[in-house]
Amino acid sequence: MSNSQEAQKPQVSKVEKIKESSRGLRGTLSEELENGAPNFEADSLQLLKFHGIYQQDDRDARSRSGEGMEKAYSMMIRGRIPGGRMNADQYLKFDELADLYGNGGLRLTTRQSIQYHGVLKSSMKELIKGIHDSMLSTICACGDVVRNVTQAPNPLGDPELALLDEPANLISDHFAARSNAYVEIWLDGERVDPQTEAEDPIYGTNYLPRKFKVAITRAGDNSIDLFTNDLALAATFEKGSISGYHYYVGGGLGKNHRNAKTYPRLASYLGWAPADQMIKVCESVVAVQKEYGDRKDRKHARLKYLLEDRGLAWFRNEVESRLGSSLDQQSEPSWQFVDYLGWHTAANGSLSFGLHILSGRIIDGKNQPLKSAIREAVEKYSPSVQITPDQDLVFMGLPAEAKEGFEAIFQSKGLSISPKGSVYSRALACPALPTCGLALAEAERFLPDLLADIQGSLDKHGLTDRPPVVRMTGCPNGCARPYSAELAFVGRSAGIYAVYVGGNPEGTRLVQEISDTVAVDRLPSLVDEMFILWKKDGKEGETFGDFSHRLGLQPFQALLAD
Ligand code: SRM
Ligand code: SF4
Repeated sequence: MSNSQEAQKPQVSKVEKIKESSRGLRGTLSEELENGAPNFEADSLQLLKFHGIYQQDDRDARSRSGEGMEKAYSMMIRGRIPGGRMNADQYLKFDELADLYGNGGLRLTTRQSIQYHGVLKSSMKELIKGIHDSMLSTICACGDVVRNVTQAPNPLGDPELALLDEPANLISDHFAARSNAYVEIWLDGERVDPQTEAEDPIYGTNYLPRKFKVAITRAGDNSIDLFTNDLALAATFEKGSISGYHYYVGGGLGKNHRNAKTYPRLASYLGWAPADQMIKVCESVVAVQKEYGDRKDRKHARLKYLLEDRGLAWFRNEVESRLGSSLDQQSEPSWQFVDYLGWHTAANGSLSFGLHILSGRIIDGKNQPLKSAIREAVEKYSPSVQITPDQDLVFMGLPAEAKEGFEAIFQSKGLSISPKGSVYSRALACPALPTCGLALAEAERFLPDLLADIQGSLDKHGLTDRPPVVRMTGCPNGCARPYSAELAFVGRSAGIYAVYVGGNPEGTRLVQEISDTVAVDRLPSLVDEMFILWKKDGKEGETFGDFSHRLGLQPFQALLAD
């Protein structure tokens, strides 16, 4: 290429160049897997994500070992599990792999997946092969592609919700990268010459500008936090079949504390189209983002910024011209959060049980053998399970007479199967320290203390029956969806948090920031003072989110004034 041609090429970020030259996501991953080092090279870290892997290091060990010491590297590996649905054998396989190749625990995620932490480079292949043997995968669980498709949980065996399994699987399969790299690198499959391999029909060689998140639900059921997704589908039904979908686009939560050009955004209503156009609509939305999304600045590359910059009308027009038809502008559904914890009788008479798992962490803790208990219950009753977007686990298809025996498994191990208090059941925290390389402060490890204080304040002020949705993250990226909570804490630096109020339990409104410099020790008393205001000035039955939204920020900021 001549110098002038080189100069005319549009400027793109470094990650774009890595994707383009990766030979279909292969890079040097195979070679590096064999080189005996505990870690991968910098460029390979970007490609690993497309295979569902992040390289991490133990951040507690970083401070113990000090400057200049080798980091304690290990990998985080994330499954691609559409709708978080697994049969008993699949769950048991995931459980077993955690002991064999991970740190012994499973971490349920806010996108209905499972993460392994602490996997050594030398164990990665065996773990991924094990996942493959269970008919699941890690392909495209991360990276600039359509990631794990989330889906409304269906603990009651509702026939309409069950109809969502098929489109969720279809979207997941259709938007998985087609490269043979995964099979070659992790499964020792036959090698294909990347030069002769057909180009990926959806992603080409540069994939998408950024991660892309898709969710599917029934119109009205917002147990998936629909508005936080790049693309969300809300099914409508007629005579027991899916008649079509409402489409929402451009949701996303990540922001940076110091960059006002980054912000959380709730998805906008795009329109409705009949069911038979579903894949074509999804392809069109993805294609517009692929063509126009920002490839220079990764902090401005999510679909939400394209929507803000060009406008919804422009975006709709681009989608419709690819689709060759117009999307119907219908009235939008009203949204509710649907609770699935505890015992329920399903449509077919079997039982389901929604088990609350704080921060989705399934481990055998000291005197708290949660992982063993779940394993025993799954071995004994062979239920199918579904991970929820709130990091919980629903067991389905339990025989009607199983209730006592199921509960006894947990009781015999000293475990309670009910949330510790009213605020616990919908509380979320991201992993943050010590595994997350981006964490600025604690989240999951601090959540139990924080919730104990919040529950104490609720109980003290007679507000136990109106617990707010509380979420905490270790940085502003928003992995535990803090900006659609009622009360949220977002790490700013060690021991310092931004505090947000004003979302709603239905997840249809964004929070607002009270302050971004609240010391961790001040959080319990601040919450207590906010609840005193709520108790005094709140309307009958008013939620904390609605109250704080109505009141505005000033009275809360005044609490921090001195
Ligand atoms: Fe996330 C990056 C964990 C859901 C927004 N997220 C990360 C990484 C991989 C850190 C990194 O890049 O090095 C975290 C790994 C931590 C660890 O040690 O395991 C991480 N994100 C998680 C999980 C495990 C949180 C959880 O508590 O469950 C969730 C995994 C979901 C899954 O199974 O796929 C998770 N992340 C989310 C969500 C919520 C959602 O999608 O429903 C969001 C906000 C929605 C959104 O995408 O806008 C989210 N994660 C981010 C971002 C900010 C993206 C942005 O647009 O700015 C990053 C950083 C990035 O991409 O640069 C990030
Ligand atoms: Fe890490 Fe930040 Fe996501 Fe928490 S919110 S997991 S600290 S990237």
